[in-house]
Amino acid sequence: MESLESVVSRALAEFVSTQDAAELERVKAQYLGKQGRLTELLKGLGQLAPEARREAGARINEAKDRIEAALAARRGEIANAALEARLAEEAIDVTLPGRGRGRGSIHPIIRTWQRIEEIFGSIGFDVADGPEIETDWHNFTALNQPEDHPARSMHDTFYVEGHDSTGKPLLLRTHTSPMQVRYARMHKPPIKVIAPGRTYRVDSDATHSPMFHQVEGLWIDEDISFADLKGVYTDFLRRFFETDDLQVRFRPSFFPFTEPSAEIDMMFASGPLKGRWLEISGSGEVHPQVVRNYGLDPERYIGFAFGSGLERLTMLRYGIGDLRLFYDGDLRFLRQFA
Ligand code: 2NL
Repeated sequence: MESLESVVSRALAEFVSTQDAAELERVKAQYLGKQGRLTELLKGLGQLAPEARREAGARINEAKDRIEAALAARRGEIANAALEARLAEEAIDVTLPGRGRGRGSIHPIIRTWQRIEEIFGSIGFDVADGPEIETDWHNFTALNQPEDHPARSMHDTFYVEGHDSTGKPLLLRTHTSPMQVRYARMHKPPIKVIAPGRTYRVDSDATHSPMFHQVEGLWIDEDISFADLKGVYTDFLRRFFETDDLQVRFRPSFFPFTEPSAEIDMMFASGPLKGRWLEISGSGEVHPQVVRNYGLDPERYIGFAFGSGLERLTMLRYGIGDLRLFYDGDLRFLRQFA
């Protein structure tokens, strides 16, 4: 029979040559498992006389302790090596420079918005702000829109959950006028303000987006006329398009909130759009009922209002042909405005 000493030294040598935990456990089974060499030796003890059995048993147990100690040591070495390998593989070089986020740019519509605030600010207009979710009164009634006006229908206006204090459903503002109504009710004349912002209508095709932008202007005092409107708006257009070579004309129109009302058309004297009248804005003298809804006496106060689309102004200024480019988020388009 193989000597105990050689079994122990062979086990120790085999443990040391194993490379991973699974291999180590297989080798362990060959010595300490149910049919392992040491186990077989222990089974053989039964054939010995009691004296010899005690002595041999003690030696085998001592051999078993040495093998188990070597096994535990090798287990630790293998676990450490595995940890070291993983740490090396997953090492992070914290000194590497970051990838960065890249620089964004101002959206062309917002550029137009900023320019408009700058230009009107320089001629004394304040800037109004207000909620995008509005009451029926601020969006329609205050602006003299009849109760049965088609703009109030569900086909044209987005109604949202919730009701105002009179029980009427809330809605997404269909124009920026409610901001001017709120502003006019909080300030004393002269009222000289623009209201730029997002607006919403149930409309979606090549030339209409359900969300779009408007800027409205309002100047109310004791004697503000169409002549003031023509002067202010012509000055605005010249500065916005950076040319004095443009003409402005008023064309009679109708809006419930102004009387009389006019479309403002413009024509460039040069450039790609030269010689074509372009519709650019709605306008008019504020309707007496609307002045009353500001909380003012229409016998004393009068003035003009206008409403222009920021998308249209932006398309004309940069020569953009398709409205949808504004909302696609295509960086090839947006980067041109960086
Ligand atoms: C359009 C028409 C217009 C106004 C907007 C206005 C606002 C108040 C009172 C009176 Cl608070 N009027 N805004 C007036 C005339 C025309 O816009 O279709 N624009 C694109």
